[in-house]
Amino acid sequence: MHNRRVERYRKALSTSYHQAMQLVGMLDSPYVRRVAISLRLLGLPFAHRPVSVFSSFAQFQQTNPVVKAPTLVCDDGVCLMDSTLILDYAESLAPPERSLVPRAPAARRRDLQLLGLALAACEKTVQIVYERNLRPPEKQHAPWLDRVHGQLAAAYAALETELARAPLRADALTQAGITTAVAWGFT
Ligand SMILES: N[C@@H](CCC(=O)N[C@@H](CS)C(=O)NCC(=O)O)C(=O)O
Repeated sequence: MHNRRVERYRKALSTSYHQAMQLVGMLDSPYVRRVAISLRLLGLPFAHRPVSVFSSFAQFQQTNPVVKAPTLVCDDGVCLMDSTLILDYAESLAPPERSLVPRAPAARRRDLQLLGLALAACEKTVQIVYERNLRPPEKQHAPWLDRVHGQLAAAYAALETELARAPLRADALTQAGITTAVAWGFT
């Protein structure tokens, strides 16, 4: 089992794999950014293709017809999408000592709790951006925007309460820390 994992990691580090594994999407997306940072920290080489889901829709479609960023094109051409699912796969390639996911149930649960809040903050911010930038002003729906703003504020309030109660450790970065920092920078 251990040997197979080491073999997968070696393969991931090899030049051909490096050239093949591609992360598609712009780094201004919090989802693309959290994957890019995590791949780096996991020690998994990849090529970044900064293709926009908006200004380069047709080009993105050629890689992934669903046009979702991030998309990870694996060495054999299989496309994965959704940052959390991509990171799940990336974790399986990396050696356990580089993992960004706590193993012990209590630490894992806390990481997932913070991660849920940070991802909700990203999602609510994206919804606000779409409502403001993709709809003509006369079609923007104020009650919807108010609702989303409220949810965004609730996510950050809970995140701040949790982090004040028990700050994250700077010397042991996990997925919750990465995604919280990315969310904060994005909002
Ligand atoms: N839950 C997804 C969200 C990804 C997402 O919404 N990405 C945006 C860019 S920030 C996107 O692809 N937007 C284009 C669209 O949904 O049509 C993830 O974690 O990857």
